[in-house]
Amino acid sequence: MDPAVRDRPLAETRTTQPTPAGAAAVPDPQSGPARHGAAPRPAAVNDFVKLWVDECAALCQPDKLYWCDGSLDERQALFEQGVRDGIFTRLNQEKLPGCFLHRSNPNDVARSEHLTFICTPDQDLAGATNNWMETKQAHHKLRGLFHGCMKGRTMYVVPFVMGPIGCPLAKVGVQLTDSLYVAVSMGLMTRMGDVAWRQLGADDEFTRCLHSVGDVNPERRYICHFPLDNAIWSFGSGYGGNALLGKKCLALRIASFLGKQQGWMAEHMLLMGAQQPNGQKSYIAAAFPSACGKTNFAMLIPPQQYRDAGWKITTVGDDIAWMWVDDKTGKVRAINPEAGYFGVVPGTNDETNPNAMECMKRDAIFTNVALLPDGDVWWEGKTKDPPPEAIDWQGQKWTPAIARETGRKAAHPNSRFTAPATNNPVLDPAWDDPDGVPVSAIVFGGRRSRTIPLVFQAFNWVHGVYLGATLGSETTAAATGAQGVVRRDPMAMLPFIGYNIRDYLVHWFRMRKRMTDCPRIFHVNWFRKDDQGRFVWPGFGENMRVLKWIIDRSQGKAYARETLVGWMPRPEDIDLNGINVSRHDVEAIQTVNAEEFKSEILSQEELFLKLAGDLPKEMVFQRELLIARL
Ligand code: OXD
Ligand code: MN
Repeated sequence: MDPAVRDRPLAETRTTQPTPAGAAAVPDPQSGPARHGAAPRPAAVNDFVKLWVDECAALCQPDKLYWCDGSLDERQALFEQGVRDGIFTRLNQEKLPGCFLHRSNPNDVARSEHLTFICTPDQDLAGATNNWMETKQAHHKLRGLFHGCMKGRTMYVVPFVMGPIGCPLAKVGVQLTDSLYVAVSMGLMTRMGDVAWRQLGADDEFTRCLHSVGDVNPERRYICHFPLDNAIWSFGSGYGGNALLGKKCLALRIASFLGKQQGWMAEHMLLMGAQQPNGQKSYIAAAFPSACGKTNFAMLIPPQQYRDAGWKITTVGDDIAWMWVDDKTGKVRAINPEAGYFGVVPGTNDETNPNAMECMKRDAIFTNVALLPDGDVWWEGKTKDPPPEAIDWQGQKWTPAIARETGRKAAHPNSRFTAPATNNPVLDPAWDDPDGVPVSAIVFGGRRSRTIPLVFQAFNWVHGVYLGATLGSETTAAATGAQGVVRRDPMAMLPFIGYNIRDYLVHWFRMRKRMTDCPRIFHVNWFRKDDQGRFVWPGFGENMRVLKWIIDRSQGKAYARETLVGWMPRPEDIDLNGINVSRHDVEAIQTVNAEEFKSEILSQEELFLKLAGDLPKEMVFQRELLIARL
């Protein structure tokens, strides 16, 4: 076994209590050298940042401060340090140049929604679907945890920008963290380093992100958001969504709140470009709940005959979109605020997502995958046949026989790759454009084995918002609890709306008033099954056929018939050339059964009851209209 793996329980996963409040001296931020060599405070840091970093250092009492500059030399040095500390294992550099493996604490492998809070003076600001903590109480609780928590550790100062540099919507954040893994990952996922000081200038407007892995104890784990203060305090977890604070915490929860105040939208959506044979380009934003293939869709490879004809799909982003209405044209534009991917690996392979496989061939971090004897990595679904032996995500010997006997997985079901967007062979040329891209269509989708058709278009914006708000998806084996149960996940944003869901839905309805022409809204379901329980639609690259109808519709070119749920293609409107799906099959998965839709409406009650008394009137009217059509 790699000695670095065997000896790894250092600060990132330590299980001791944080040192109680003490009177340790605050390190002089200018004094170096830190463990990684001198990392003095850059001259460009403004007084607002200095003051706040000093306050946080006084609270957390780190031994050293390290100001990240975002250079490649620095990344290299941090990886080297991480290998020495046992935080990273260097992988086979011939097969995977620049790639490293990280193993997290086994109690810290996913986002902790039940430990995630919106902290405001009044519960109504957080609304019925968020965990809420009163601001002062949250400060008190978290201050106690942060007090002295970085003794013996380095505090990394990680400045970053979410969004293309120069974009009016781009936001600066500064994350203070005692996790080297987080500091390096932020360098892949955001525009990290000195560029952020330049973007910030003398301004006080930056998101204050304080993070400590603490003692990685779920009993002392809190992911707290203070939207009114533009601040995030995260304690006790090193897992991506809890700890890379630019992503879910800033770019969705805090940003959705800022968007509501400033008239734009932060959404849990991929952004893709689709170029037609005549050169015309459309951009599509799509929201699917987790485990519905968002990254796969964002990197879709069209079927051969589409490629031959000149179709090209490109990725702007795979997880988050910020959208606004352009003043001059009245049309929606969007950016991807991130600069990298943090994707789930199990099930990803050269067939399901060759572009994602390409993204992780160099300069990537793998978290909680299995390690092969030659320093390569493996996860369930990577290859048809499992390797004869591996070291599993917890550092234990693993063989297919052990897996059969114990059911133990080699890779954790939520194991991930982190890679820069620039690794993506189909990265859209405008992915970094400060003007963003125009959005022609918004697609909502869920995993539904029955009832919901393959594709349909909303009658109009208000109806589309209702479709998004009532989005449902079936639970899978990847999550604990009963399988196949439909859970409502409005706009796939349920865990990410940083304020009251009532106001969030009103904001969606009102955004229409700013638009002269709005993106067309669609609903897709790749997962409908036949009476024998088989998936009818092949999915993956073949989704291009549905996408083509969506694009044609948003350009006013394709036929659709009116049904009780929306505008729908006839089977002959979807191109089936070259696949083993008949018109009859399409007819079957497009069927709208009025009785099933009555149950669907009843199952939406769960959401409506939660919002009781708080439901925007448009939601009530849309439900009434649907009932009237049945
Ligand atoms: C993610 C998520 O990691 O949605 O992107 O959980
Ligand atoms: Mn996501």
